[in-house]
Amino acid sequence: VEASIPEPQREAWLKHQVSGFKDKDGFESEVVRHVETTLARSMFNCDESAAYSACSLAFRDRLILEWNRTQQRQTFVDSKRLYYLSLEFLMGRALDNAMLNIGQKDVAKAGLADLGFRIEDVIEQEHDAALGNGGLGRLAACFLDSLASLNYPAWGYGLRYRYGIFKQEIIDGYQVEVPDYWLDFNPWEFPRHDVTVDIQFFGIVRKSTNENGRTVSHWEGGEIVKAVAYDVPIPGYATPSTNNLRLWSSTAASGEFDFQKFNNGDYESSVAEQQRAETISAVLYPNDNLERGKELRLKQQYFWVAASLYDIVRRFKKSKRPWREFPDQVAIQLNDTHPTLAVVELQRILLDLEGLEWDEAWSIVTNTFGYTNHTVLPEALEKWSVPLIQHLLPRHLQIIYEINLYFLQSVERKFPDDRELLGRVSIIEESQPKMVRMAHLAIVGSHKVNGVAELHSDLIKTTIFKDFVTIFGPDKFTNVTNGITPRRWLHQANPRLSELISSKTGGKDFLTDLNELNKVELHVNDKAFRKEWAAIKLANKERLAKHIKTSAGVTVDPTALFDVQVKRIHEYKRQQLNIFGVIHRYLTLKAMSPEERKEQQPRVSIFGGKAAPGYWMAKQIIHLINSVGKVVNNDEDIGDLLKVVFLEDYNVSKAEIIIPASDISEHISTAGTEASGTSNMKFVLNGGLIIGTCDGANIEITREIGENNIFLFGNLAEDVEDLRHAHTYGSHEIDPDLNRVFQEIEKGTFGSTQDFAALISAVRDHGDYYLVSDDFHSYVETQALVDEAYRNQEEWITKCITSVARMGFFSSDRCINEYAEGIWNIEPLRVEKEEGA
Ligand code: 73E
Repeated sequence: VEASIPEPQREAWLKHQVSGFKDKDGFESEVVRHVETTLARSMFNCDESAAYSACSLAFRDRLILEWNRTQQRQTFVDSKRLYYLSLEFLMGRALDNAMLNIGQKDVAKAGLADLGFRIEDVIEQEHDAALGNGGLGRLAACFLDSLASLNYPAWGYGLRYRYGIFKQEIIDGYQVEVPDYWLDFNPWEFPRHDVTVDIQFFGIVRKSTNENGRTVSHWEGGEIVKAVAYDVPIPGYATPSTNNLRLWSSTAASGEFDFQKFNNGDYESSVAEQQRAETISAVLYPNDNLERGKELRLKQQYFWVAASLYDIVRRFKKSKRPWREFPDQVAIQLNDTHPTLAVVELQRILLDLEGLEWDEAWSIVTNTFGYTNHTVLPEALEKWSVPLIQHLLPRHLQIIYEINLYFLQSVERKFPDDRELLGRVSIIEESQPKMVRMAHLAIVGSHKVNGVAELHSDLIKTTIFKDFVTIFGPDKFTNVTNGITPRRWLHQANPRLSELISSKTGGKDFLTDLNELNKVELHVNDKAFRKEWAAIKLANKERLAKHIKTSAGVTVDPTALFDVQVKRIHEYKRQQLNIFGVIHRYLTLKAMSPEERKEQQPRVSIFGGKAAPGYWMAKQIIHLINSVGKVVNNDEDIGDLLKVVFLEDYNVSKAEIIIPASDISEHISTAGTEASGTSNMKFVLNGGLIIGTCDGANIEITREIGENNIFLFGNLAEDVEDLRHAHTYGSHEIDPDLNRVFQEIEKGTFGSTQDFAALISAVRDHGDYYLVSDDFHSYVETQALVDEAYRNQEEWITKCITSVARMGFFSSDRCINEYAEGIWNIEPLRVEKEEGA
């Protein structure tokens, strides 16, 4: 049905077009209107939560017009669009970001004050949108910010989980998971009950022959689940461009709610079917860098991928272009292998539904997709069992086998008689049961494959994807080093530092061109500037100290060295190395005389991060950190010389408080295991230094800021394999200092020795896979260098300022421009601001 208003009536529409508030007065009037009408409350019962709701709605109204205009303009110009497919978007809070990106925070601040509210308290009311686990999900969120800010026509596609990442509580030192129901009130999403897609599962494949004698496949039967679109506007910074994030929610298909049963009084089972359908988008899997092959996860993946592709294809077909132009109009980026079924689904659409020949369809598919790899950890590489796919997606399995057949045939033509090569690169692993290797499928189905930092991109080319470089040549593989958005991670999280920097970068807004930061280096010796710099860091530390007091009940001295490690808890990230180092420090302090102790640098060791609920070792690490804190924090010999804090429920909004307050942060993964890391960039950008291994983006950070401004330690990636081999086959000597730490734990100094036995034996008895002992000495020595450097505050501040000045490279704007040019082939499309708005 044509829903467009005829020409003669359009004038009336244009005359009444809403544009949202224009000034402080308009803002206040909108807030009051929303409180009194949308929320049906009044000045007599408007608490901070109601003020947040009304304020968000006022801002949302402002976004809508530009959002519509952006979409209309993109459709009108019919330019190529990027679609970013990600199972995770770790957005955090939206209100503060919207205020800053559209440049109306001052207006809101003054307006809210007039109405009796402090803007900070109002912002605090918002629940984080936590649809992600860690770095991969947050990267997707930074990318959306940059895509909109750079005026690229781009959409995100994801799942609208009813429950995001769980809330972490610490009870008696242990992690306890609590569900995160975040949708109670969410003004940032627009349900599109008219935008739905029926998604099929199970069923059978029937073959028929068409009039041209070609075999045609029909996927029939099974069950249908309905996907409903929810749209989230993504405002760009300092531009009217407002992009769209479309999240799919699952519900029973209209025909599926069984009215027969309902009328027969079998009410419960008809509701149960509805619930079964809703289960698909109910919960985010809480695993970071781990795949467990659960059927529901595969259902999520197909549900999301099929709905998104249907939507993309529907949009393309409106343009009436021939199919071969699809890759000129559409770029799809696979954020890790989670959306790899999209490759198969597009081939199925073109082949079975649109009637294209295999080769033409396949060339369209491969020219459309790009694949980003985020990890080399074997336990994170996705594999799905063939019987499971056969059951759930019978037609897709056939297509996967066909893709594999043609691929292996082409390999055989190029490398005849290399049967082992065929076995290694096959999309099907010949195990019991057989498995589909999703990374192989993603590589074969894409025109570009990229890693996320230089070392990582080199590693995938020389290790896990080596054979594919031989087959496709090196040009298919490339690097795009990750980046972060300076809008959220500097301007929003650290407004005073952002303001100080902009007072020195002058004319051009450094938030739109982060390379402007280098002008700051000219002021490194400016006394007033340095003084203000130090005052800002202290104020940020005081703010964190307050948070530590209220959330963990520990009093810390804001002038102590704040040492921070916040990220998912994982053995490869080595929080165990950190806490063993803390115990070593504690023992060293205990062995000193009171006079000697006075010479020592006071330090606060701050940890934060969630463990996957089923990751027992990670949970033991959390328990050990809390147990050590309990002893150290109450030891009168130690006092303020050492405090150990575990901050519960680390998330995006907590990161915005923690990161600006750090003096030194820890990025200490076993070399070759952390693909990039992105918090390392956030910490340095906020004037903190890093202690880290030669891993992931630490290496490029060192290249940019200079090796005098970073504390590197530990073995190199190229030596890891040999060291592991030596542990397994040779004798394995544990570092003597580390052994003393182990003995102290085993004495019961930190309570229940049983719980911590596994952490010790992983190092001592089970091959020390993550090289904790090999790196321990170098780690402790380097921490001593950190203490020494910190005592010279003048030099320390010089290092911090110099480092910030050289961080321009790590903007996600640079990163997105590289993708746009090297992989997506898309151009910015600037939308001019609405007159008067
Ligand atoms: O090094 C980080 C990287 O900075 C890497 O571990 C992370 O991605 C970040 C962004 O590139 C990552 N997450 C996952 N794999 N790599 C992952 C895997 C399975 C499920 C959820 C997340």
